Amino acid sequence: MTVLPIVTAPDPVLKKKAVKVAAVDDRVRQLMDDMLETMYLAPGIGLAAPQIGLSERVVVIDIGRSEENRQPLYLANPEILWVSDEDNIYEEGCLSVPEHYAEVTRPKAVKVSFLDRDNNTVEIETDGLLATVIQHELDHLDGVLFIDHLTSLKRNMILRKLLKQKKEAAADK
Ligand code: GNR
Ligand code: NI
Repeated sequence: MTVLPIVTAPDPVLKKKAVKVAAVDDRVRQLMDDMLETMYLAPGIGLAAPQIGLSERVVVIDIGRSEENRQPLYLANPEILWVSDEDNIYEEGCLSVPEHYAEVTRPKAVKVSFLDRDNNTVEIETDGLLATVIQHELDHLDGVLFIDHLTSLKRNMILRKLLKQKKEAAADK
């Protein structure tokens, strides 16, 4: 497995709509495994392919609390089939928006279908943190970041800071 560099905002690949994979074949399985290793190292609880610069509809998630309790989820071409009327508010972060956190309101529960690591179609209905992370990752596949759910004032403040950090890092080289 390989750890891949994570793309941070602002970057055009994070704004693009990702394309579906034809099927979960050996190439996509390898990608899923590399993404999972990258996510564990970061560390994060979800990662979408655009975050490693690849505009394809592939996601990995693991909300397990420790290394002993790993429960990886592999999702290709995920689709939301249903969302609850009831909302939930979570403090979200994103590996592509480092060191910024904000409360985001989303549906509390979702039903999704996707292709798993064996290319089988799976449906799950879930709520709580997993439902939030699934929606956060599906947003990435459509070029949407959690900061896009904030006011433009808050979003622009965060984007300006991230851009400044990038420019300073580039000048340091
Ligand atoms: O690691 C992550 N934590 C997190 C916390 C609350 C809501 C969503 C997330 S996903 C994030 C990793 C990430 O950037 N996935 O795209
Ligand atoms: Ni994210």
